[in-house]
Amino acid sequence: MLRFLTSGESHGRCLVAILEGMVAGLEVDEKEVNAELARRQMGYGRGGRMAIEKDEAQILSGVRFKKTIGSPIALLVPNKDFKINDLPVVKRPRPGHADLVGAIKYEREDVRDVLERASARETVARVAVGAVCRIFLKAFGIEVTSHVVVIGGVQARTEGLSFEEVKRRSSLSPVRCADEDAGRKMMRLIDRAKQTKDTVGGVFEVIARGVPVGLGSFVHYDRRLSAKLCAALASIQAVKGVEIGMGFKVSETFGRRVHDEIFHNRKRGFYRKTNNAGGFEGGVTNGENLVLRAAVKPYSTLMSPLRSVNIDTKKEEPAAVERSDVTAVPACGVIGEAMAAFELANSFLEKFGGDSLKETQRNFMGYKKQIEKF
Ligand code: EPS
Repeated sequence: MLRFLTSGESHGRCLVAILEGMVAGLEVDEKEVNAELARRQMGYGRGGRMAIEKDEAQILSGVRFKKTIGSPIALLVPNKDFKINDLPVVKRPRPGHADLVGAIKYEREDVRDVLERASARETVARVAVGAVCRIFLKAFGIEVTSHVVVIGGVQARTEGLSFEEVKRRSSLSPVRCADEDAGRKMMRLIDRAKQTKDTVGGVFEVIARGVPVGLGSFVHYDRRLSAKLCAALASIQAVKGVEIGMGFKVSETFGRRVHDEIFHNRKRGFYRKTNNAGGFEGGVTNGENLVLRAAVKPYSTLMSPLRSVNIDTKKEEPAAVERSDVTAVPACGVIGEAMAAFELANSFLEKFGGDSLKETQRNFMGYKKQIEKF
């Protein structure tokens, strides 16, 4: 079983992650981890913090001579903007943020104690973990990408684009949108939100390709990989909805327009010509690309603050204003990839097992032979 923990506050000394259960013998290069961290920092609409930070991971343990050794992998990313003990006290919780519920729950007099950990900066640690998982998945031909499909109601048109095209086009776009025209409109909308001291949300899509048939299981609720991936995406700060494949649109039409017909030829084996199921049937991967989308609410720090209540005086006051992003949906896509990579790697190891990369590879090859014969 693969598992991880993260630790660290937004303006604390650093962010830390420990990944446990990764096979030995996997070549892990800090450069690859840092490339993912750099992708997370980008995106039109980010605030001032990203100009301060240059997130770089130090691998503290679990890797020797650039190869994993089977022990827990500890990753540390220092915060340049380290000032946790010099920050103003916060008494006016922001509607939409964890501020008020956190202060009540943990009996904090200073909302700062809550917001520092609730901050989406924690996702630095998740992306570092995800980067290691991506390296593992790549050894088995599995790749994960993402792109922004909606910002503030502006929809991208990406029907018919291949995985490769989505990856290429979104990497060239400042908003990580694979539709150039929609990308420009999204940026104009972000500019408008900034001018009006507002924030804006959107939807990102995560796609995984090369995933073999049979990850996850239908036999029990907690073994459905589709559900685990939904939970993984819903756990990202500000995510309010997740859908798989055709998603909520399945409710708008008939079964014949929803289900992906089954075909077979010698070269490809079983395959589909459509992928409304988003790569899952019975919660199990069916060999098609995995496609999941997540809706991100507009960030709750508004430069023109909403009404709130001072937690000491109980009097109405405008919510606190913190430096923040106008939007971070492009970054959320990268975080979604990391979370998906972790869940996929976990599920892969659950099915194929192994303590070393070679052992997992042998087990996987045996399964491949088995399904070729089916
Ligand atoms: C973030 C760092 C934060 C915010 C944002 C994401 O930095 P700071 O609070 O210093 O500006 O930019 O955090 C939030 C959106 C949030 O809700 O707290 C990052 O590294 O991604």
